[in-house]
Amino acid sequence: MEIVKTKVAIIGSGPAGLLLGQLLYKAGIHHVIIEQRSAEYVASRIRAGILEQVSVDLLEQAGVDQNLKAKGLPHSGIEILTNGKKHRVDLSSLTEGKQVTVYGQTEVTKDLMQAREHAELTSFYEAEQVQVDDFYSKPKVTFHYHGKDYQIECDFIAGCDGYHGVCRASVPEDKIKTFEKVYPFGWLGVLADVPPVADELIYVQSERGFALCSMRSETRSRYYLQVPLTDHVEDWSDERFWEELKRRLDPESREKLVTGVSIEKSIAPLRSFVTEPMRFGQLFLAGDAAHIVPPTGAKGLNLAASDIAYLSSALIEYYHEGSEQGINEYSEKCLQRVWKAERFSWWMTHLLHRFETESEFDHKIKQAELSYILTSQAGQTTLAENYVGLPYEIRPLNNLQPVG
Ligand code: FAS
Ligand code: PHB
Repeated sequence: MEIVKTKVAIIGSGPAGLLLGQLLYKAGIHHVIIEQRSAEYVASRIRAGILEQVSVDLLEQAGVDQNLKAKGLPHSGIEILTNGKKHRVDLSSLTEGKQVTVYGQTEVTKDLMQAREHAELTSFYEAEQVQVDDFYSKPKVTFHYHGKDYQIECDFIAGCDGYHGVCRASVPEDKIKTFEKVYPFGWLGVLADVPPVADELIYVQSERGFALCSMRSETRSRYYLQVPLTDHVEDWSDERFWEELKRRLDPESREKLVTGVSIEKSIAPLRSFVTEPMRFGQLFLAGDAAHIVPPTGAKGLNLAASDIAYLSSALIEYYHEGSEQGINEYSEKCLQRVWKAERFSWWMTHLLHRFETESEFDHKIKQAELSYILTSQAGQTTLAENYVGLPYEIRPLNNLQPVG
């Protein structure tokens, strides 16, 4: 058994784990990452595409914003298409100049992995049988790696291992409560090397169902269609996808749409999910390990970033200032922001998707709500301030010199 001692063991090398690792490294706090998949697999995953301003600021603080600043597309507005008519929501004018940045999660992951490799930090990729134990006393992580058994002895474990990870699953049932809502449809996503149909994102509410026109760059587009949960990706040829997207678009966008061969095509289920609390002794859950949102509000990746803002600040405060205040406040502070993002994501999903079970009255009420939101300054402001991202509530750290 190979024994490795460290301060923080991070389980999972997705955006949450990698970003935490980078922020701890910058603060001189020794840590390791344990990841079950290969580095190639992690770097190849195609998921989110929108970064809140606070997420961009955090990536800048982590020192990994070079590509983001060079290739990210700042967006000051989004379009909402309903009843065949587009309405622009001017995010920046409604939020004192805030904006979002279009920059793929894949790129964020690669930037963080590159920084980690450059700093020669320890990551155990393709770790097997990962287990977390004794996190209410002296935390341990055990796993099998390159033919040897390992045991990590640490002060804290960061459970950044996503929705299907081992960390949340290791918490005793009587110590944890979860809240869940599963939506009766999925998102069929296509990535294609074709120019975007518009300069900004178009969220489509149509009688045939929701659609989203997004992008990764000026030459690569990302499109989504609401599809029944019974659909399989094999049911959707590229041609069928493009024809259905056109049916949901307005005439101008339909005319402008450039179609092409999909380089990625997949169906993701939609769910809302929250774990309470997010801390269990010396084990902290962060990102998808603790919560899931339907992607309609573009909050998944951004919530992972905000959890890491709170957790990195708490751990730096502990090691640099000897204070446990941040650690003790972690769960409550994260959950305040998580639930607001859950509400916004549920609300956007409810407003823009077609629910087969909704009555005609419910449908009319939803149309009236959307019409009010799009024609009222107050309505558009509430959409805008949630979409660009609510502020973090983090105490400034006094002493950044590492101690102990
Ligand atoms: P991740 O799931 O990204 O990373 C967890 C890591 O832990 C993975 O690398 C996994 O291999 C590893 N792991 C799991 N179990 C382990 C174990 N036992 N031991 C060691 N490692 C383990 N969000 C948006 O904002 N917009 C979107 O459009 C969007 N689309 C999405 C599409 C899909 C198909 C999915 C699944 C998610 C999507 N999301 C989207 C949400 C997504 O971006 C997540 O919020 C984001 O990946 C969260 O990052 P992490 O918390 O790091 O979790
Ligand atoms: C994406 O580009 O993948 C994307 C953008 C906005 C969303 C969801 C996904 O709300």
